[in-house]
Amino acid sequence: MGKNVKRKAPKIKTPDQYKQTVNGETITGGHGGFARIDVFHGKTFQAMPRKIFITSALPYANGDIHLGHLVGYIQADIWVRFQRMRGNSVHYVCADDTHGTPVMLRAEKEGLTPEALIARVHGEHLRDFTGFGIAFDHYHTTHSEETRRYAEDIYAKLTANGLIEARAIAQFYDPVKAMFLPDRFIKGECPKCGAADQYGDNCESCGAAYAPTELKHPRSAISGAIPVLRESEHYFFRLSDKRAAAFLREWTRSESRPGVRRLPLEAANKMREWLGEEGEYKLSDWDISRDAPYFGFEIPGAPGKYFYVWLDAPIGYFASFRHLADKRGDIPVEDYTDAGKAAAAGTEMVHFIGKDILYFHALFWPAMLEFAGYRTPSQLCVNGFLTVDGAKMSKSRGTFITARSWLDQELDPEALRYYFAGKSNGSMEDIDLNLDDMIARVNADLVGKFVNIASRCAGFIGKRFDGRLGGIDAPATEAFAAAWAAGDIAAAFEARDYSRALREIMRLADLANQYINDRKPWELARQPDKAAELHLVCSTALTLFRDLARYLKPVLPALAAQVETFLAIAPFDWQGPWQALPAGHRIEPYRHLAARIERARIDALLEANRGSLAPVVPSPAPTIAIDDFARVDLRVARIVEASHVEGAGKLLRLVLDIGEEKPRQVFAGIKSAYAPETLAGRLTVMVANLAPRKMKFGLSEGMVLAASDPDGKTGGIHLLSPDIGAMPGMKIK
Ligand code: B3M
Ligand code: ZN
Repeated sequence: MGKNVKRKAPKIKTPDQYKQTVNGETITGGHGGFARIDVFHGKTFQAMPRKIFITSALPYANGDIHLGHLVGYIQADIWVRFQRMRGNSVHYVCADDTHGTPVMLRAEKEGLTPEALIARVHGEHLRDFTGFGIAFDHYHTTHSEETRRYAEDIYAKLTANGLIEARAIAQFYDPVKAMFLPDRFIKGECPKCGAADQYGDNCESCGAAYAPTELKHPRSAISGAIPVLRESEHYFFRLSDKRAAAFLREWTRSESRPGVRRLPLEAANKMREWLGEEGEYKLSDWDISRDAPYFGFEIPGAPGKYFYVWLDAPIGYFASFRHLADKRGDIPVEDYTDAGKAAAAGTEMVHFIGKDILYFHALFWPAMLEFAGYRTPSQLCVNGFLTVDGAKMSKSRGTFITARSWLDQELDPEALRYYFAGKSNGSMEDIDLNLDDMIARVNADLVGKFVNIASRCAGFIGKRFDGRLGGIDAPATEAFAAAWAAGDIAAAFEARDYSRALREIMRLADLANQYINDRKPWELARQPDKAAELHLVCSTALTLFRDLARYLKPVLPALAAQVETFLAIAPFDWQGPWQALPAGHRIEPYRHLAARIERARIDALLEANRGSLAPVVPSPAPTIAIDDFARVDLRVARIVEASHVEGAGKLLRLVLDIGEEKPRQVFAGIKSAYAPETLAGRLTVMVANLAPRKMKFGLSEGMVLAASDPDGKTGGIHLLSPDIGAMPGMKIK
């Protein structure tokens, strides 16, 4: 490769302000401008390091982290690591999103308090993120004093600003559960197409959106009861106010720095749709309160009213940062959160989110912040959804893959990081995880190209030269020096166009492998008089290998760390040193750096997920005659009482009304799936003519019916509930 290119340390200017043009965009440094950009399109710069507060979306505390989540978290983590390598000051935080009805109900179902459930899930989430190298500075919870304080402060300021209004509204209420029902907990027939079993807000069959009151034959998805309309006072954030309209119109189209839009263009266009064109503003007021019972924070001065989960969820970003700052003691939090101080300090707040929650982050959250005197987001980095093998993740196909199962199968998490990076171009486009393609890409690029450089050369350095490097063949490094000088890889990472960065890195890897193929160290090793050349070629190849590892480090932090250990160098960053390792530098003995992925491991992964999520269908029992069936007396039963049974791990004591003089007592093995306090009032089905059974806890006078997997462990246990209108004692036939 080309002439002798000396790698000179970049000339560092120290401009307070500077302008540079990159890909046609003029970017001004200075207030939060780029950090030490060594060489950018031929120009050398250094400006003050950027100060960036970065967040990822807060996962709900009622479900496992799955590969669909990981797309956004991996994209965020790569950008965080890249910014840190550039010398920027970065604080990266996240938290569990813990409030609201789903979490409350899941806790009930598991017989736990919400606090106990969210504590367990917090540990599971953090363990899974850590397993994939997602390096948060702090992972918090929205059920925290910091969240409460910020929520109360923002609410008080919005109230003082005349942007909170109390209004009575009618909502569906579940008389059995004695609670108002969120839209997703009301089921019925679609008012548009008649499809059965649709949610209260939109039809999955015809896509229609509607109010729950429009559903036909609505029923509570929790108790099965027919919901009743009931009035209640709610608190609204007045987004219809013309101040909010004016602010959002401008904000959604604004730039936080010259050349850096707050929203991706496609998202900004979506916002225009949602906001409506000039003169026909569409945003309505946002209901930010929910009635007890509700797991969350009570609204000050409004007993029995709670902040809606989405009010305090984004506030969890501030809460997590505040907790980190209080722990660290050296972070000026207000320089990142207070509007005036953030502008003066030139700090940035960047949110990484999925496109399904764009509405909250591009409209509600900035308006909350603006009218409460807090800084608004500098940038929303929005990722698309994940499909697997071209289809939505599916439990029956086993492609609803949890993060935990990937780690349990001992698949390399960095294989997924590499694959997702290779599919990420900074847009909101969906990403498809084609499993065969992933195997091919990882094996070809990481093992076949990158690691292969070291595995073909390190042995000679170890065996023939006592592990010490020699001089390097400078012309061979020309393309690498040019790539560094051009800064295109840095610009690609900055733009979150990781697929472009990896293409450029793999092009360099091809050049390094071509160099080895041309110089054939394995033939030089057979010619005693070629020892010096062998030393030069292998030392050069390992220097190129080092530079490739540096470029790959944001994506593959663990592999890069192994390379730093193998080459016995300090953790490298983007500044340098780029100069070759000095002759005589001793490297460690080469150890296997990456293994190929085999399809069998992926099949085991799919099996593991299929088994844990889809029901195992047992073979049908032997055929019976209709008379045999008629002998079983099945009745509708109302559970009037449910309680734990002292000393019985699996049983609950149920008292059942089947329309007889005296209620029946039944001991049911459903404790693993139901908290007794959630059962009173529910309708179920019981076998009424079973011979009573004397048990050590008392007489069991029948049996309730529930669906479950044969082992009653994997798919859970599901009590049967008759349809609406059934009454205790009715015969089932
Ligand atoms: N928990 C929805 C989700 O898990 C919601 C995100 C909150 S980010 C403030 O995607
Ligand atoms: Zn429909």
